[in-house]
Amino acid sequence: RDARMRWFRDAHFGMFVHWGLYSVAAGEWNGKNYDGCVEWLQNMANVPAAEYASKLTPLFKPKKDFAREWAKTAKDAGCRYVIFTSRHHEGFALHDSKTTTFDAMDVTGRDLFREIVNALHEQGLRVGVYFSLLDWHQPDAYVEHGLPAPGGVKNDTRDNAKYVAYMHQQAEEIFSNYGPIDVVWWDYSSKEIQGEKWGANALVAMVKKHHPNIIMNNRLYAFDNNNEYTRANGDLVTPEQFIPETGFKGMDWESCMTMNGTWGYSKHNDKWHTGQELVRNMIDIVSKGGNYLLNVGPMGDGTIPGQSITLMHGIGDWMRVNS
Ligand code: FUL
Repeated sequence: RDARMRWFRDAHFGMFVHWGLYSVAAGEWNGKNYDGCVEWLQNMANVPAAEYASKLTPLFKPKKDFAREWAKTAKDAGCRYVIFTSRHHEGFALHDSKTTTFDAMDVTGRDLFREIVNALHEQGLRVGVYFSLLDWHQPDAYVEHGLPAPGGVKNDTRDNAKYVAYMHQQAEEIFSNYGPIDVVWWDYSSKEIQGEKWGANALVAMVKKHHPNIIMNNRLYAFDNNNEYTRANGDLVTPEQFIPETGFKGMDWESCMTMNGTWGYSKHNDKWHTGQELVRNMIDIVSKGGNYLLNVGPMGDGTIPGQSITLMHGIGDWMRVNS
């Protein structure tokens, strides 16, 4: 385990990327602005899955070379790895999937997952895949997360096992077709839906078969009552938007944090942290033995917002002088 974790422990700093159809919506639905974590827009605005897909997919037009910009931004800031949302809770897949037409290849004619992985490898960055266990597009997926049932299907008529098989198939496409992948970041579980409800044993065995040295976070399993992800079911503990007082003794951990309170892009959010705050967070985390996973939320076309670029540059400047 120590050998497997070595690069991660030395890395200290990674870039998180939240990008999907919610990036096109940018925090607005039918003329109404939503605050908070706007990658949750479908849920916040209670949008049926079919309407969500039909409104947003025609507007999803990634620019050429967006992935190279991401990779360069991360590299210049001093990140050693990037973890990106290969699919978030909305269920839209960035890879070319045979399981659905709700994927990048069917919508844009491009395998965006491959573009991203290739660009990261070109810059010598380690690659992490964020993979949502939830799926608001699939009528058979669990709904025990306060979600609207897409198409009005009641939960008790759902074939959860069918969904789990579908989800495993998508995961296997990702972990078998795209070369080396260094981290898998499952998201997420609750007390009720966790572990074997997701078919965890088979899922983990499949991933490890393809990537024996992969590092896995702990969110295939439940978090504790304080809503903090402190269980070490996995290689990695994942405090979200906070820095533990004294770190996590004897465990590897990574604090993921936003620059402005939302993971997905919002066009009206302006609650940006200062560069000084971000650097202090990094020092605080690294001094306690953790990694800092700092998020950017690109716009629909893949462009990272100017404020985020400026903040990443600032960290890069600081790194060049101090580390
Ligand atoms: C959470 C998700 O629900 C948020 O949207 C975000 O992806 C965060 C990092 O993890 O569980």
